[in-house]
Amino acid sequence: PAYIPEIADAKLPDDFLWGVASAAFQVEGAVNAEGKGPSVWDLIPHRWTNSIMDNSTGDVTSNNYYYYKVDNARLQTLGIKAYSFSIGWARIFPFGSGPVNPQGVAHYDDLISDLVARGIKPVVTLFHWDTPLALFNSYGAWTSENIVADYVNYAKYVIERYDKYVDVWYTFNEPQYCNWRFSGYPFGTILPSYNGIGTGGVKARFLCGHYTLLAHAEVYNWYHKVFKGKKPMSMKTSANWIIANSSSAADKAAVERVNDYNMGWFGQCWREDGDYPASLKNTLGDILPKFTQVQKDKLKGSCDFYAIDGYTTYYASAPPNGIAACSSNRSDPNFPDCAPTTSVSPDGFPIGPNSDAGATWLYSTPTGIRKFLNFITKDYFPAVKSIVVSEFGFAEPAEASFNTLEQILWDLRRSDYIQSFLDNILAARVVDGVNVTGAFAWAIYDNFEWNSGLGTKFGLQYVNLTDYTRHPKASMFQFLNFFKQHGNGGKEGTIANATFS
Ligand code: PNW
Repeated sequence: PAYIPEIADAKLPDDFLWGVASAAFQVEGAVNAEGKGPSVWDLIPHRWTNSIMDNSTGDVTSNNYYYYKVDNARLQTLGIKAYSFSIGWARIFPFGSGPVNPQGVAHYDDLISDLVARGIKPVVTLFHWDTPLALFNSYGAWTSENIVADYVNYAKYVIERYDKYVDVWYTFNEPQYCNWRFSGYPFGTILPSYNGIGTGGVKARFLCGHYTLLAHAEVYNWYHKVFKGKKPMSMKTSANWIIANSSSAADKAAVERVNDYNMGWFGQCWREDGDYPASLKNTLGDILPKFTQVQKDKLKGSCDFYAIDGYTTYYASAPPNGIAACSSNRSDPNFPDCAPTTSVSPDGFPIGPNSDAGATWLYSTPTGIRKFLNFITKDYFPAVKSIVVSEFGFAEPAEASFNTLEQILWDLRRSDYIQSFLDNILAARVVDGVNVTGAFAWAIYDNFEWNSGLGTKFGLQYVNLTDYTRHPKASMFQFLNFFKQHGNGGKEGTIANATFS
């Protein structure tokens, strides 16, 4: 159903890149197989009591490590153009640095060549939060500058091996989560190497962001200048469309602060000075590390396109005690962005239909993504010439809430989300003139949703966790039919004629 009349007959160009997404730790399982080293995410569910909502682990999850050929064959059958996935650092370098694990390498050789053989374009993220545990033990991982050399060493190995076959590179997934998802939280509690970071979480978070940026810039400059790679490279950004809670100047300033602390923090690629935004420098003072001029010059322009993981929309308002008082008080609960956000609109209604309990942050706000794409490319980062929606998606309730497989597969709330988001992404392109060049739905199938565990279901396919069969949901066909309708592949289909599993 096209709610936007101008897009009814719109056609996408052949090079519009679309597909489904995953991440190594969330789908692979096989956590101790074939020479893999432990990552921080292997440890968290086992050692940090009650850290995972349903006490599940990622030990097996969707079993993609062993089922990747089945998974790729399904993508091919469904006519999906590209697959966005990540590589597990600790599979290639079990200790983060040092010796290479040939079995881990052989696995990704096979995964990638199988995708290519099936005509599915690999879109590869080098790091999606599964930091090798050894790097915590030796130097505190992302709180130490040592991580830069180790990440660069890993990234070069992977890029040199696979660049020929890969269509798009992402150095990092959502460095905005440099707090707990990269690292385990609270710092120092489960990972002793964090002890001794005086200002606690906030300081560790901005150190982590800093070394992430330096590592990204090194890899980007090496890739294009030394290695002479030609594929587009960027990093994935987690940010959402933010609306002021009122027309007051203080609430409008709160919107700017949220944008600065999400997109701006990692926006050196697109700013003239290649530095942090002024709002961060002013509030964070000595918590925020400083770049040298050489580093700023390397960071500036170090992305070939913008990649936004835009799931929802929020309202932002000034904190109760005002932005100035909050910004100067490091123990204020709203420090440092000093701009609380909410999914409740000023008139008291929720901003959209909400997601499952495992993703309480996620409300369906399709018109938000259209405004956001316009805002990023025209207002916030005018240097951006093309933009990809590198993730969008919606969680439905856990299977325990359903009686039958049919009910699980009939995921109408997600179908509506997928259709409405795609309509609005297309409208941004053909009506508003935003150069959106791709869209990826999260997720290929149900998987381990970090601290929400296996019970939070983001998949466009269902995975039976007993026999590991996969089953396309209604939302998968909604997704495919969109691309079929708009002239860019995608098989027509319904649950009824999906006989394979
Ligand atoms: C992404 N938000 O994280 C991640 O890249 C995935 O690994 C994850 O499974 C997926 O989204 C679903 O959560 C996000 O609060 C987490 O706006 C939170 C937000 C956005 C993305």
